[in-house]
Amino acid sequence: MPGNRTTDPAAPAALAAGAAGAAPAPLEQIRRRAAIVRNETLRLIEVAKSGHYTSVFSAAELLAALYSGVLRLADDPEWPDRDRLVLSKGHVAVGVYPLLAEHGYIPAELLDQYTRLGNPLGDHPDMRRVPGIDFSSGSLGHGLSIGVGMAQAARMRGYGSRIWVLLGDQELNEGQIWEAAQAAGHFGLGNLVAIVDRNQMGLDGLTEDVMTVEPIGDRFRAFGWRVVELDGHDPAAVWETLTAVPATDTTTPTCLVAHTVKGKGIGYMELSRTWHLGYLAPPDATDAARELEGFHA
Ligand SMILES: Cc1ncc(C[n+]2csc(CCOP(=O)(O)OP(=O)(O)O)c2C)c(N)n1
Ligand SMILES: [Mg+2]
Repeated sequence: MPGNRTTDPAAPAALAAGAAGAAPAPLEQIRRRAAIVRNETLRLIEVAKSGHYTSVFSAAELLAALYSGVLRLADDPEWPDRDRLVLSKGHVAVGVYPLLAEHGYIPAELLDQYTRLGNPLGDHPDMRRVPGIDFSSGSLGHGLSIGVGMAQAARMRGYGSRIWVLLGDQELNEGQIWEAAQAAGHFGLGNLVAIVDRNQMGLDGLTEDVMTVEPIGDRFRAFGWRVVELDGHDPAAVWETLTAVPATDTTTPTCLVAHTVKGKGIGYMELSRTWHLGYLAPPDATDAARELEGFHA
Protein backbone atom coordinates (compact mmCIF):
# COMPACT_ATOMS: atom_id res chain seq x y z
CA MET A 1 0.00 0.00 0.00
CA PRO A 2 1.26 3.52 -0.68
CA GLY A 3 2.83 5.31 2.20
CA ASN A 4 4.92 2.38 3.40
CA ARG A 5 8.38 2.98 4.80
CA THR A 6 10.58 1.24 7.27
CA THR A 7 11.08 4.06 9.75
CA ASP A 8 8.17 5.83 11.37
CA PRO A 9 8.58 9.57 11.88
CA ALA A 10 6.84 10.59 15.06
CA ALA A 11 3.29 11.67 14.35
CA PRO A 12 2.36 15.17 15.46
CA ALA A 13 0.74 14.79 18.86
CA ALA A 14 -2.54 16.41 17.86
CA LEU A 15 -2.89 14.12 14.87
CA ALA A 16 -1.69 11.01 16.61
CA ALA A 17 -4.61 11.36 19.01
CA GLY A 18 -6.90 10.82 16.03
CA ALA A 19 -10.07 12.65 15.24
CA ALA A 20 -12.15 10.89 17.81
CA GLY A 21 -10.41 12.70 20.65
CA ALA A 22 -12.22 15.25 22.74
CA ALA A 23 -11.35 18.17 20.45
CA PRO A 24 -14.19 20.64 19.85
CA ALA A 25 -15.85 20.37 16.45
CA PRO A 26 -13.91 22.55 13.98
CA LEU A 27 -17.08 23.70 12.26
CA GLU A 28 -15.70 27.00 11.00
CA GLN A 29 -12.74 25.21 9.49
CA ILE A 30 -15.02 22.70 7.80
CA ARG A 31 -17.15 25.53 6.36
CA ARG A 32 -14.05 27.38 5.18
CA ARG A 33 -12.60 24.27 3.55
CA ALA A 34 -15.92 23.34 1.91
CA ALA A 35 -15.85 26.82 0.35
CA ILE A 36 -12.28 26.22 -0.80
CA VAL A 37 -13.32 22.92 -2.37
CA ARG A 38 -16.16 24.53 -4.35
CA ASN A 39 -14.33 27.75 -5.27
CA GLU A 40 -11.16 26.00 -6.32
CA THR A 41 -13.11 23.43 -8.33
CA LEU A 42 -14.68 26.31 -10.21
CA ARG A 43 -11.27 27.92 -10.80
CA LEU A 44 -9.46 24.72 -11.78
CA ILE A 45 -12.13 23.59 -14.20
CA GLU A 46 -11.81 26.97 -15.87
CA VAL A 47 -8.16 26.03 -16.47
CA ALA A 48 -9.02 22.53 -17.73
CA LYS A 49 -12.12 23.60 -19.66
CA SER A 50 -14.03 20.50 -18.60
CA GLY A 51 -14.84 18.90 -15.29
CA HIS A 52 -17.20 17.38 -12.74
CA TYR A 53 -18.49 20.34 -10.75
CA THR A 54 -21.57 18.62 -9.41
CA SER A 55 -19.84 15.45 -8.19
CA VAL A 56 -17.45 17.59 -6.15
CA PHE A 57 -20.08 19.97 -4.82
CA SER A 58 -22.09 17.12 -3.26
CA ALA A 59 -18.99 15.90 -1.43
CA ALA A 60 -17.58 19.29 -0.36
CA GLU A 61 -18.51 19.14 3.33
CA LEU A 62 -17.47 15.48 3.57
CA LEU A 63 -14.05 16.18 2.07
CA ALA A 64 -13.65 19.31 4.17
CA ALA A 65 -14.34 17.36 7.37
CA LEU A 66 -12.05 14.49 6.37
CA TYR A 67 -9.17 16.96 5.97
CA SER A 68 -10.08 18.95 9.09
CA GLY A 69 -9.14 16.27 11.60
CA VAL A 70 -11.16 13.16 10.76
CA LEU A 71 -8.35 11.58 8.76
CA ARG A 72 -5.35 10.76 10.87
CA LEU A 73 -2.61 12.40 8.83
CA ALA A 74 0.90 13.57 9.50
CA ASP A 75 3.07 16.10 7.73
CA ASP A 76 4.83 13.25 5.95
CA PRO A 77 2.56 11.43 3.48
CA GLU A 78 4.87 8.41 3.77
CA TRP A 79 4.01 7.90 7.45
CA PRO A 80 2.74 4.29 7.38
CA ASP A 81 0.27 4.71 10.22
CA ARG A 82 -1.66 7.47 8.53
CA ASP A 83 -5.22 6.94 7.39
CA ARG A 84 -5.78 6.23 3.69
CA LEU A 85 -8.49 7.75 1.55
CA VAL A 86 -9.49 5.88 -1.59
CA LEU A 87 -11.39 8.11 -4.01
CA SER A 88 -13.44 5.39 -5.62
CA LYS A 89 -15.43 8.10 -7.39
CA GLY A 90 -12.13 9.33 -8.81
CA HIS A 91 -13.70 12.21 -10.70
CA VAL A 92 -13.92 14.07 -7.37
CA ALA A 93 -10.12 14.56 -7.46
CA VAL A 94 -10.28 18.21 -8.56
CA GLY A 95 -11.90 19.00 -5.21
CA VAL A 96 -9.31 17.04 -3.23
CA TYR A 97 -6.17 18.63 -4.72
CA PRO A 98 -6.79 22.01 -3.02
CA LEU A 99 -7.06 20.20 0.33
CA LEU A 100 -3.82 18.31 -0.32
CA ALA A 101 -2.22 21.68 -1.06
CA GLU A 102 -3.64 23.15 2.18
CA HIS A 103 -2.26 20.18 4.08
CA GLY A 104 1.14 20.69 2.50
CA TYR A 105 1.30 17.40 0.59
CA ILE A 106 1.56 19.18 -2.79
CA PRO A 107 2.73 22.70 -3.74
CA ALA A 108 -0.18 25.09 -4.24
CA GLU A 109 1.35 26.30 -7.54
CA LEU A 110 0.53 22.94 -9.13
CA LEU A 111 -3.15 23.83 -8.94
CA ASP A 112 -2.73 26.69 -11.42
CA GLN A 113 -1.70 24.26 -14.16
CA TYR A 114 -4.29 21.57 -13.35
CA THR A 115 -4.47 18.99 -16.22
CA ARG A 116 -1.91 20.88 -18.35
CA LEU A 117 0.72 18.70 -20.04
CA GLY A 118 3.29 17.45 -17.55
CA ASN A 119 1.28 18.44 -14.49
CA PRO A 120 0.66 15.50 -12.11
CA LEU A 121 -2.82 16.73 -11.25
CA GLY A 122 -5.21 15.12 -13.68
CA ASP A 123 -8.95 14.90 -13.99
CA HIS A 124 -8.57 11.53 -12.25
CA PRO A 125 -6.01 11.00 -9.47
CA ASP A 126 -2.63 9.31 -9.91
CA MET A 127 -1.18 7.68 -6.78
CA ARG A 128 2.28 7.44 -8.38
CA ARG A 129 2.55 11.17 -8.98
CA VAL A 130 0.51 12.90 -6.27
CA PRO A 131 1.53 12.55 -2.60
CA GLY A 132 -1.52 11.84 -0.46
CA ILE A 133 -3.43 10.13 -3.27
CA ASP A 134 -3.76 6.50 -2.22
CA PHE A 135 -5.26 4.89 -5.31
CA SER A 136 -5.33 5.72 -9.03
CA SER A 137 -9.04 5.69 -9.71
CA GLY A 138 -11.40 6.73 -12.46
CA SER A 139 -12.86 3.45 -13.54
CA LEU A 140 -15.74 3.15 -11.10
CA GLY A 141 -16.41 0.08 -8.99
CA HIS A 142 -12.92 -0.82 -7.80
CA GLY A 143 -12.32 1.35 -4.75
CA LEU A 144 -14.02 -0.73 -2.10
CA SER A 145 -12.05 -3.84 -3.15
CA ILE A 146 -8.85 -1.82 -2.93
CA GLY A 147 -9.97 -0.62 0.49
CA VAL A 148 -10.52 -4.22 1.62
CA GLY A 149 -6.97 -5.11 0.59
CA MET A 150 -5.52 -2.04 2.28
CA ALA A 151 -7.49 -2.71 5.47
CA GLN A 152 -6.22 -6.28 5.58
CA ALA A 153 -2.65 -5.14 4.93
CA ALA A 154 -2.89 -2.50 7.65
CA ARG A 155 -4.18 -5.07 10.10
CA MET A 156 -1.47 -7.60 9.23
CA ARG A 157 1.25 -5.00 9.59
CA GLY A 158 -0.14 -3.68 12.86
CA TYR A 159 -0.79 -0.17 11.57
CA GLY A 160 -3.34 1.95 13.40
CA SER A 161 -4.59 3.27 10.06
CA ARG A 162 -8.17 3.33 9.00
CA ILE A 163 -9.06 3.04 5.34
CA TRP A 164 -11.77 5.39 4.09
CA VAL A 165 -13.42 4.85 0.70
CA LEU A 166 -15.55 7.51 -0.98
CA LEU A 167 -18.16 5.92 -3.23
CA GLY A 168 -20.68 7.40 -5.64
CA ASP A 169 -24.26 6.24 -5.26
CA GLN A 170 -24.76 5.20 -8.87
CA GLU A 171 -21.38 3.50 -8.60
CA LEU A 172 -23.11 1.01 -6.32
CA ASN A 173 -24.52 -0.56 -9.50
CA GLU A 174 -21.07 -2.07 -10.06
CA GLY A 175 -21.24 -5.69 -8.86
CA GLN A 176 -17.67 -5.66 -7.59
CA ILE A 177 -18.72 -3.26 -4.82
CA TRP A 178 -20.89 -5.99 -3.34
CA GLU A 179 -18.17 -8.62 -3.54
CA ALA A 180 -16.00 -6.21 -1.58
CA ALA A 181 -18.79 -5.53 0.92
CA GLN A 182 -19.17 -9.26 1.45
CA ALA A 183 -15.42 -9.73 1.92
CA ALA A 184 -15.18 -6.86 4.41
CA GLY A 185 -17.99 -8.33 6.48
CA HIS A 186 -16.46 -11.80 6.34
CA PHE A 187 -12.98 -10.63 7.34
CA GLY A 188 -14.33 -8.34 10.06
CA LEU A 189 -12.56 -5.26 8.76
CA GLY A 190 -13.37 -2.78 11.50
CA ASN A 191 -10.71 -0.47 10.10
CA LEU A 192 -12.64 0.04 6.86
CA VAL A 193 -15.10 2.91 6.39
CA ALA A 194 -17.17 3.39 3.24
CA ILE A 195 -18.78 6.77 2.65
CA VAL A 196 -21.54 6.75 0.06
CA ASP A 197 -22.11 10.18 -1.49
CA ARG A 198 -25.87 9.69 -1.82
CA ASN A 199 -26.38 12.66 -4.14
CA GLN A 200 -29.36 10.96 -5.80
CA MET A 201 -27.95 10.98 -9.33
CA GLY A 202 -25.45 9.36 -11.61
CA LEU A 203 -24.25 10.61 -14.97
CA ASP A 204 -27.59 11.26 -16.60
CA GLY A 205 -30.46 10.79 -14.23
CA LEU A 206 -31.79 9.78 -10.85
CA THR A 207 -30.28 6.55 -9.57
CA GLU A 208 -33.72 5.22 -8.83
CA ASP A 209 -34.75 5.70 -12.47
CA VAL A 210 -31.56 4.31 -14.00
CA MET A 211 -31.15 1.28 -11.74
CA THR A 212 -32.16 1.30 -8.11
CA VAL A 213 -29.45 1.31 -5.45
CA GLU A 214 -31.87 1.24 -2.52
CA PRO A 215 -32.08 0.07 0.17
CA ILE A 216 -28.41 1.00 0.51
CA GLY A 217 -28.28 0.67 4.30
CA ASP A 218 -29.98 -2.72 4.38
CA ARG A 219 -27.76 -4.03 1.61
CA PHE A 220 -24.61 -3.18 3.58
CA ARG A 221 -26.15 -4.45 6.83
CA ALA A 222 -26.86 -7.78 5.14
CA PHE A 223 -23.11 -8.18 4.62
CA GLY A 224 -22.38 -7.46 8.27
CA TRP A 225 -21.69 -3.72 8.19
CA ARG A 226 -22.70 -1.05 10.68
CA VAL A 227 -24.61 1.67 8.81
CA VAL A 228 -25.16 5.30 9.77
CA GLU A 229 -27.14 7.81 7.69
CA LEU A 230 -26.38 11.52 7.83
CA ASP A 231 -26.96 14.88 6.20
CA GLY A 232 -23.77 15.21 4.16
CA HIS A 233 -24.05 19.00 3.88
CA ASP A 234 -24.41 19.77 7.60
CA PRO A 235 -20.89 20.35 8.98
CA ALA A 236 -21.95 19.46 12.53
CA ALA A 237 -23.65 16.22 11.49
CA VAL A 238 -20.73 15.29 9.26
CA TRP A 239 -18.20 15.95 12.01
CA GLU A 240 -20.17 14.11 14.69
CA THR A 241 -20.84 11.09 12.49
CA LEU A 242 -17.36 10.73 11.04
CA THR A 243 -15.62 11.13 14.38
CA ALA A 244 -18.01 8.67 16.03
CA VAL A 245 -16.86 5.82 13.78
CA PRO A 246 -15.40 3.29 16.20
CA ALA A 247 -11.63 2.93 16.31
CA THR A 248 -9.78 0.14 14.58
CA ASP A 249 -10.10 -2.47 17.30
CA THR A 250 -13.64 -3.39 16.27
CA THR A 251 -14.50 -6.12 13.81
CA THR A 252 -17.38 -4.42 12.02
CA PRO A 253 -16.84 -2.29 8.91
CA THR A 254 -18.77 0.97 8.80
CA CYS A 255 -20.84 2.41 5.97
CA LEU A 256 -21.85 6.06 6.17
CA VAL A 257 -24.67 6.97 3.84
CA ALA A 258 -24.31 10.72 3.36
CA HIS A 259 -27.47 12.30 1.96
CA THR A 260 -26.36 15.07 -0.37
CA VAL A 261 -27.47 16.99 -3.44
CA LYS A 262 -25.56 16.62 -6.68
CA GLY A 263 -24.35 20.13 -7.57
CA LYS A 264 -25.07 21.63 -4.13
CA GLY A 265 -24.22 25.33 -4.12
CA ILE A 266 -25.11 26.39 -7.67
CA GLY A 267 -28.88 26.49 -8.12
CA TYR A 268 -29.12 25.51 -11.78
CA MET A 269 -26.70 22.62 -11.31
CA GLU A 270 -28.52 21.02 -8.39
CA LEU A 271 -30.02 17.68 -9.42
CA SER A 272 -29.66 18.66 -13.06
CA ARG A 273 -29.42 15.89 -15.65
CA THR A 274 -27.08 17.92 -17.84
CA TRP A 275 -24.38 19.08 -15.44
CA HIS A 276 -22.49 15.87 -14.61
CA LEU A 277 -19.63 17.01 -16.86
CA GLY A 278 -19.42 20.60 -17.97
CA TYR A 279 -17.56 23.84 -18.42
CA LEU A 280 -18.40 27.36 -17.42
CA ALA A 281 -16.83 29.95 -19.72
CA PRO A 282 -15.48 33.05 -17.94
CA PRO A 283 -18.62 35.25 -17.72
CA ASP A 284 -20.69 32.34 -16.41
CA ALA A 285 -17.87 31.26 -14.12
CA THR A 286 -17.83 34.74 -12.59
CA ASP A 287 -21.56 34.56 -11.94
CA ALA A 288 -21.14 31.09 -10.44
CA ALA A 289 -18.34 32.35 -8.17
CA ARG A 290 -20.67 35.11 -6.98
CA GLU A 291 -23.42 32.58 -6.28
CA LEU A 292 -20.99 30.40 -4.33
CA GLU A 293 -19.92 33.44 -2.31
CA GLY A 294 -23.54 33.90 -1.26
CA PHE A 295 -23.95 30.19 -0.59
CA HIS A 296 -20.97 30.08 1.74
CA ALA A 297 -21.64 33.45 3.44
C1 LIG B 1 -16.59 1.66 -14.94
C2 LIG B 1 -17.01 3.05 -15.32
N1 LIG B 1 -18.13 3.21 -16.07
C3 LIG B 1 -18.52 4.45 -16.42
C4 LIG B 1 -17.80 5.54 -16.06
C5 LIG B 1 -18.22 6.93 -16.51
N2 LIG B 1 -18.75 7.68 -15.38
C6 LIG B 1 -18.02 8.63 -14.77
S1 LIG B 1 -18.83 9.35 -13.50
C7 LIG B 1 -20.22 8.43 -13.78
C8 LIG B 1 -21.44 8.60 -12.92
C9 LIG B 1 -21.16 8.22 -11.52
O1 LIG B 1 -22.29 8.49 -10.72
P1 LIG B 1 -22.14 8.38 -9.17
O2 LIG B 1 -21.44 7.13 -8.80
O3 LIG B 1 -23.49 8.57 -8.59
O4 LIG B 1 -21.15 9.55 -8.82
P2 LIG B 1 -21.47 11.12 -8.68
O5 LIG B 1 -20.79 11.76 -9.83
O6 LIG B 1 -22.94 11.32 -8.71
O7 LIG B 1 -20.89 11.50 -7.39
C10 LIG B 1 -20.02 7.56 -14.84
C11 LIG B 1 -21.04 6.61 -15.34
C12 LIG B 1 -16.63 5.33 -15.28
N3 LIG B 1 -15.87 6.34 -14.87
N4 LIG B 1 -16.27 4.07 -14.93
MG1 LIG C 1 -24.29 10.13 -7.62
